[in-house]
Amino acid sequence: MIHNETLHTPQPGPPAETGRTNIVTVVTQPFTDQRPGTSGLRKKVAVFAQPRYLENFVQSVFDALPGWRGATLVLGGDGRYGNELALQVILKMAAANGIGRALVGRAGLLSTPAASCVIRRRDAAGGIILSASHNPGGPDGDFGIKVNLANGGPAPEKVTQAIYETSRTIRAYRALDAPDVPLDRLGQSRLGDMVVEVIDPVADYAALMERLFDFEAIRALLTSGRFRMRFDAMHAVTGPYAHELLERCLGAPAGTVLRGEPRTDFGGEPPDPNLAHAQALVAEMFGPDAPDFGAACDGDGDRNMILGRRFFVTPSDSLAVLAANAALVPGYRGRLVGVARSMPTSRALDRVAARLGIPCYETPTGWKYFGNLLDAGRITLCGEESFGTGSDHAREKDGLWAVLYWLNLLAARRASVEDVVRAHWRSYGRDFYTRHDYEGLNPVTAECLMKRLRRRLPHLSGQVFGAQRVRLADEFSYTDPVDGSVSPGQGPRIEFEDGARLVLRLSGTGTRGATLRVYLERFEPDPARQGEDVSIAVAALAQAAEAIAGMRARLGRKRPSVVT
Ligand code: G16
Repeated sequence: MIHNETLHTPQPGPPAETGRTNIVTVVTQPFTDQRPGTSGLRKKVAVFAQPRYLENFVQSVFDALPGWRGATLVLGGDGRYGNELALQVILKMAAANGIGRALVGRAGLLSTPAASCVIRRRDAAGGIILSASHNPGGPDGDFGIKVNLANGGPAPEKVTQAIYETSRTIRAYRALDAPDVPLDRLGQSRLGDMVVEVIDPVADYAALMERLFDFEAIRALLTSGRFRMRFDAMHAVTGPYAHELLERCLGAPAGTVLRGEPRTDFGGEPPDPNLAHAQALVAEMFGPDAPDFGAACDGDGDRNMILGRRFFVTPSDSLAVLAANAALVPGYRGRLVGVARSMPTSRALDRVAARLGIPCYETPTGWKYFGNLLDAGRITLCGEESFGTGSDHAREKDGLWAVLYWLNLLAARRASVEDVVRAHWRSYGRDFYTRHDYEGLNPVTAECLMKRLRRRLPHLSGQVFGAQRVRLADEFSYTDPVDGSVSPGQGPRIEFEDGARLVLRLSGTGTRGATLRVYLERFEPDPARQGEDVSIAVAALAQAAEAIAGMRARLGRKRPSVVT
């Protein structure tokens, strides 16, 4: 567990250097496992609770980002177990490392997209967000640190690599020896030379949302008495944001927001907004007298799930529908310059982009890869199959933003979620899509499966699996069109002659063993066949995946652990 003592006690031995009287420089030794993954450093709480583990990483961040000296830093998190203590450690280290001003969300809360907004709006040099996203919380759960830069987005690979390199040679960290800073009331205080300002975590974000969406139309919908919605905050960070925006500002009746009070263990369930983990919401939305609209967000508020009455919208479809309906939303009307999706995300978005005559970029998994495209003004909307959608309003994916966007378009279209999506399929075709996750694998076994698959790739083209012939098999490598940086090895992809596609990759966010993700996608242009059950529509493709990669034989797994 993350204890006060383990986080604060200087290690034995004389300080390497003593500067100003209240700054202590504590001797430390490197950990070898502090390489950030898809989204920051994510580990079990027990790993972070090792003496000096958190401090080493945070010092590596400050050392790798010397430009932060004298500047403003945004701090907050999803309220999970360990955040409170870690925030105090980071504040004292920030003061000792020359940060000029720290903006901290009240009670340490800031959703990831809100942190991104605050960084941008208040000209901060960056931010540190304490979250392990949708992963479980509590003493036996996970903990994480994300590092964002001045554009409000996740640090790109060259920065995370520099942090990792620094963490491998670190010898000392610096901290102020001072009492804890109270974070439960708005206002300013000082920590050494650093100003600490406790800010309202919701205000900047809510003001931005009001500028993007037609709040009057949404208010009219939510107060009409003819439309009911449920929003599941999963006892995570979006509770306060949803209470303020949906209930107070937009007039949705009290009780619209479920599980709205943040808890350190998220009520004991993973704050993961998908069909498997948002069970109560799903039961209500698929039960008798279901509401018209259901949504959920994850631990730190950047992911979203969208549901209609007895209807699930895949994240890939959601992204395509948002793009296709941009003309209905004030903040996006007439201003889609381009769009982007991560490689494993379905190609539904590409079809919308083609019709709009705008470019559609394909990036590796990880929100950080959208940063350059957004900064360069090449894209307006972007998203991923992993329940993430966002736009140029921030540099993070944004769960509540997606919910408000959907409400705006439902208010304008005066149609149900299901009708909107089915009409979209009729117009563009349907991309049947599903993801099979094999979790908790032995990392060596998982790597072996991937190695073998990579060896097979050059020989797959032309081979037939069931009724499908492989058209192309390669490994995705991304060249960033803005800065020319190359990110190779982003996952094998196998395309069939009928347009179906398989993608396989290992997750970069898990904390227990390895997770293999198998993404299955099949295009169906014929409206008469678009009503098929997804599992049936992709059954042949799943068999091809098995024949090609051999999950049963190589992983000893008869079926995936989670299907989303
Ligand atoms: C992070 C990244 C996303 C990525 C997701 C899953 O989200 O920001 O871009 O799609 O992880 O990554 P993987 O497939 O490697 O597990 P989050 O919400 O977990 O921070």
